[in-house]
Amino acid sequence: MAGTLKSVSSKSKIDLSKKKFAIVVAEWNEEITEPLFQGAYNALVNLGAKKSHIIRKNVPGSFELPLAAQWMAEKKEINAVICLGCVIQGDTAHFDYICQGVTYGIMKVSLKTNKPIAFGVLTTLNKQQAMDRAGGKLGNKGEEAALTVVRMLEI
Ligand code: RBF
Repeated sequence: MAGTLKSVSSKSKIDLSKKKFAIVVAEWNEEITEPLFQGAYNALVNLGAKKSHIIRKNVPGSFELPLAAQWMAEKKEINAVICLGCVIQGDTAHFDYICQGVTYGIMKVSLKTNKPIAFGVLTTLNKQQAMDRAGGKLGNKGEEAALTVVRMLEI
């Protein structure tokens, strides 16, 4: 499918059983972020990561993802972080501010800590678009975020 990453059916080129991952999950729109988490978690395990090496941390909303990602990335033992959230456009300008903050924040944390941090945050116009990307007809962006950090570790 255009715009999606390759499948996670094969093992990684590197030994992922020695790598530790943090998955930071926003609780806002949890009916979307839960399937994103499941997609990311299952992808890491399928690629060879140990279940005991995958740490989950919940945050209230997507706006809190960069700080929690930084807390996790600063831990010596963590090799990569996956940020998962879902911001759905409403009637006010909050959508733009949250999306801008979380996007810039996650990029900044990745460059500051020098570790792969995946941006698995859906920014959609409505709930249907989010469901389509959280295990629906357009795949699971949590799974793709997991694959992205694995690719970065391979590099
Ligand atoms: N957080 C999300 O992850 N997704 C949202 O769609 C979302 N919508 C929000 C709408 C409004 C009006 C406000 C004030 C907050 C929203 N948040 C959302 C929460 C935000 O990410 C953050 O947790 C709070 O603003 C507290 O810092």
